[in-house]
Amino acid sequence: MKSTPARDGFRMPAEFDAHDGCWMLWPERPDVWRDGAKPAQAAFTAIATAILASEPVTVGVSAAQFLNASERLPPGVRVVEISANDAWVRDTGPTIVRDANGRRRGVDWMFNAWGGLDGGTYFPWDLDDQVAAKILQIEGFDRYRAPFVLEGGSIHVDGQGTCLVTEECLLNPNRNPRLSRAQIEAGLREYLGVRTVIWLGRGVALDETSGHVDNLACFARPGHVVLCWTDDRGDPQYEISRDAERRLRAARDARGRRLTVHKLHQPGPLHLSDAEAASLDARPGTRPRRGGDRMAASYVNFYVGNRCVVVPRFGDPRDAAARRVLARLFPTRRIVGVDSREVLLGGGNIHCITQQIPRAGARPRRASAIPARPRKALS
Ligand code: KQY
Repeated sequence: MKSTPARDGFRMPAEFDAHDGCWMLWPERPDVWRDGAKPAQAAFTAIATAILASEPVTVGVSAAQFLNASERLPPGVRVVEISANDAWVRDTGPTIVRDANGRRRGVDWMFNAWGGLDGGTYFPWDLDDQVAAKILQIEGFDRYRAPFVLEGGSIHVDGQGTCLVTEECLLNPNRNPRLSRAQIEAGLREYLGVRTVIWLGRGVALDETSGHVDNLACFARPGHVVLCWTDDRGDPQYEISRDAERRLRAARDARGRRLTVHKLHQPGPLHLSDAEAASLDARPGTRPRRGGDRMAASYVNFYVGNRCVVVPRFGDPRDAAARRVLARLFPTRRIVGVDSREVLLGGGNIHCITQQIPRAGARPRRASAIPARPRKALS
């Protein structure tokens, strides 16, 4: 498409709006996923299974892994062959936008592996940069190629004109060094159809994406934001989360509302073990990982499906409390915890490996009051 979504009357629906399905990609490369990616494949399978109970799931797989993935994934998952450099479809897949008639199109952002040769996580990334176009071909949606670098994990929208981002990521010179803050905001307005951009400062401490917002904060519904939190004043996350809270409390959304902030206390802190680091292949061009490295673990990196919220489980004492908070925020959905340390070892989590396809013709859900009594969270 030569135009932009906003000019054509399209905008990105919120993740908590209805979906026609969810896309994932199959993990394979042994320099990102330990032990030849087998533990990661088991985690991705568990996540796909949890989402499949709620909406159709498609998994893109290399030719080499097609049979293995087809055998391991549950029946009912659509498996299609797609070449990619890795499995982060939140960032390499399309952002689907929709118009008032419910028609859908896709935004294909430029991708540089989270920072290109200046802090990016691997080289090359040419196949990743083609993933969005391929998914849009398969889905039959027209494509807008955005003229700037952006990843789907670096934005969250409320579906009513508001977008959350971080300065650390969107203003990072390793993304769009020639664009000013005002130009980036204009790009978000054109390609997401939003009116108000709320800038948070830094993302989760030591997040290798340069601070993606999807690990730090997201909308649970219009006017309600979930924020990664810690009460530990000595933790590097403490000041980051405090600053984000201050900015959120000072902000107004696109409809002029104040935001309510819901805190999700982080787990851990969690670190990579020596054995985990040793079971990764070493490869020139790929960011090395070392035993003892702190990982950017956050419960905010969850996926909101039609009838479920699939949330990271780390085997941490805080797991259950995170599910209880989400049960209160999403009273009509099952809260499903899935062990996701293997995804975290690759540098992201459940939200980073999923991409929703909004339902055709669906209207945004109406915001409802948060009930006093939460629905029980599932482990
Ligand atoms: O935060 C995300 N959306 C993706 C994280 C990917 C990290 C790759 N090393």
